[in-house]
Amino acid sequence: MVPFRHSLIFLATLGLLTACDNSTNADDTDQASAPSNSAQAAPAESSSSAADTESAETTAASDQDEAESTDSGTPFSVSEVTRFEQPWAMTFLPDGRLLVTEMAGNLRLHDLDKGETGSIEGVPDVVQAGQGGLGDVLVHPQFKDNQQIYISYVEAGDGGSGAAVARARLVLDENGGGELEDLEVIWRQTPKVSGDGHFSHRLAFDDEGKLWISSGERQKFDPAQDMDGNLGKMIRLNADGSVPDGNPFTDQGEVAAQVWSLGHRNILGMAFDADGRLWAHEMGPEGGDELNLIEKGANYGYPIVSNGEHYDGRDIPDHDTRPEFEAPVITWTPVISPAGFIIYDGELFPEWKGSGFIGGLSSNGLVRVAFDGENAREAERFDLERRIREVEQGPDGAVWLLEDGRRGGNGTLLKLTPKE
Ligand SMILES: [Ca+2]
Ligand SMILES: [Ca+2]
Repeated sequence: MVPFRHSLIFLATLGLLTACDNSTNADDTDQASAPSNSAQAAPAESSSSAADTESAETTAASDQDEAESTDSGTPFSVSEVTRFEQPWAMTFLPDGRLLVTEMAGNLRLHDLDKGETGSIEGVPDVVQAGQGGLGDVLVHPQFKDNQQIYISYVEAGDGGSGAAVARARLVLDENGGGELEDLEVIWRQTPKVSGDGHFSHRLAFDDEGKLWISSGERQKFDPAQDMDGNLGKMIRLNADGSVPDGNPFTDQGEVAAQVWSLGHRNILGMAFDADGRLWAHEMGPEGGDELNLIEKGANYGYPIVSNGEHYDGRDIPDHDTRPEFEAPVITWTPVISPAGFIIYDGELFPEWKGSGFIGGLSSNGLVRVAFDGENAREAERFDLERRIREVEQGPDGAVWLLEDGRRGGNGTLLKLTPKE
């Protein structure tokens, strides 16, 4: 019996590895199958045991079949507003209209009052491949005065492809659309490399008007530790793309001068809390998703340490073996596949003020994070039975989500409001 059992385990392991490899290449889910509904309902602390994972994978299908309606047991109602084609990110304009990026390179303007979607012309040619395409969209903090918006996207060039960030003036027309004028590329990933994963290219402004860009390691591992390039880094720039005073590595060269922190893998969400701290989540490899507090000059250790392992089964030493690297404040195994992130400060859900909300791709829902200064913990998890790609807070305090448009997702725009 023993050899037979061993070969079964071996085959099962092979199957798992194959599945993981496929998902790595296919999507920035980048991780194995979703945890089960029962795992999601369990407290965060207990959801990482091996037993939970295994039962999760065997029961996931039947759980899905018997799932209750989407908003049962949640403190909010979910309404489907409209759909987009492979949406990636969104942001609200001061007038309440919504800018949405679609990966193929379309920038959409959705009027929530009229229920109509228009197009913004003038987006540069984007390379849509794998996880790449048109990425994030953001308005300048003084948008009302300067009409500046920022987009990130993937471009081709010597060596392969890489993310770029451009700013432009958004000129709106009378017909629910508009165009980008005076577009200027202000930042690029260096170097461009082969492959189509881990661009990250999330954007955020802080209270001082500095522009923050997450730059993924492009599934190339070591560049996250290489200060001759800006892959696997958190970038801090002036709004015009120049290097601001106060960055930690200005003595190490032109590219290093952009860098605020290093050793990152694939950051698809970042947000500032009310005290100005920057929090960013990142997808781990096989296991080990992270929420990090971003500190000036810190090294987050990838690919030298991770609480996950390589997809081919090779070990990556855990964070606690190398205390010189900054450890995550939260780590998730089984993974949630985090994408999109807000820290809520609205009025519509008063009990959520100060909470973080992280979208989940493989985890099919929304994770609420409670903060206590420099500490954080998973407080709650809402199963939405959809891969959540993006999270945003609306002007009236509603929470808005974009469902992923791939792997069976419908690209639906969802609005969460308190239950009556
Ligand atoms: Ca957004
Ligand atoms: Ca590890």
